[in-house]
Amino acid sequence: MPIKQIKLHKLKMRLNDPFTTSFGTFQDKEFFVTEAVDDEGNRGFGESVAFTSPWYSEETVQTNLHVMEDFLIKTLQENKIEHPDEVSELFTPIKRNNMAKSALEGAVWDLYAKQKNISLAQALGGKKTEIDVGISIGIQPTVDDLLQTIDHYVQKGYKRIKIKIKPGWDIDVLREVRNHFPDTPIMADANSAYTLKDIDHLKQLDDLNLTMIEQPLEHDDIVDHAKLQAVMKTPICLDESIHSLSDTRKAIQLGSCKIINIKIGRVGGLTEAKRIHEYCKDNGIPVWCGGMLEAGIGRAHNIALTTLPQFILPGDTAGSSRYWERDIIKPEVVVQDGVINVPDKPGIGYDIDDEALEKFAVDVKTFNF
Ligand code: OSB
Ligand code: MG
Repeated sequence: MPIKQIKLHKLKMRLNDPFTTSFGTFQDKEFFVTEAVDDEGNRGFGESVAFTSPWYSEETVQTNLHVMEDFLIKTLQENKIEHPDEVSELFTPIKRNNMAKSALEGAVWDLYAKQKNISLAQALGGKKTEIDVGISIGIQPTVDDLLQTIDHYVQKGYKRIKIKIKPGWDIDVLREVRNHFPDTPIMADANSAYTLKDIDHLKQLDDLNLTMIEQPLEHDDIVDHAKLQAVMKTPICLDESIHSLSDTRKAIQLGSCKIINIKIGRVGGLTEAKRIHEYCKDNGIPVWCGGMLEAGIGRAHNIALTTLPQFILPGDTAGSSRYWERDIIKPEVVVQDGVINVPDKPGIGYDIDDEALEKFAVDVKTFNF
């Protein structure tokens, strides 16, 4: 497939509201939009989910730039490809840096789908025409704020509410939430805030009928999670610990989790995400698509991936207006009654708002092939 140029747009956007997890608060977001261009005027887009600080994983916006311009883009310039599945193979000699890899691979996937005149969902083999979505709610100043925020999103029809927890903001808060919302599917995400010393504390979650507890223990662990899952009824879902199909297989064989959160950026791109999906499908493990506070291009990729059949649980793909006053795609992502209609136009299925791309850009770098 012909590629004549790659562009890296570095954007700076501000979230409507601060978002707080156990490891820190996000409000300003700096990230790369990747663009792959061909001779016919097709433009494929990807988005890096790395943050400015290495709190969620070791990658940052700055490491993305180094790895993309000094290694990954060179690899693409030196090798012709027929299909986007070949990109992850070409990138294999470069260890980890999955968000940088995924950002470029994503632009190539979108370009490929546009060249073939099919939707990205179709290019991936997805069949769903609508997807169910939930919402992730950050740590709030008070329990009342949390209850009000949950009520707002339950009213809007979101299919599952995820609540961020940390020591001091966990069991009691979730108990209140459960009392107010007895029938709402609720889950909690700890972003690695606990250790096995908290085993008795965490076991109290079993009384709250949670859909799952996401990443309670260390970001790089699958052994302790297996010990915890053995004594907990609540299903454990792994997020931070899963970077590949190989990690997925080991976690499932060890019994470290019963559910996998697939984030395209964390696993190095759509091809690896498809492989993990396939493995989980064959082994009866439900998966769902996580979010990284993406702008519209990243969300569009998440939507396309979620059309695959084993994405049986609602993802964290909330609508654009939840995050941004103005998104970088047109139309923006709209959630109605907890559902997103999957676009069927070629590629990611949303137009790029070039004016917005320019407005939010702080730097653009161009690489010719
Ligand atoms: O753990 O899923 C996570 C946001 C930033 C970093 C990590 C996570 C999150 C979210 C928000 O939960 C997901 C979203 O709404 O995009
Ligand atoms: Mg998470």
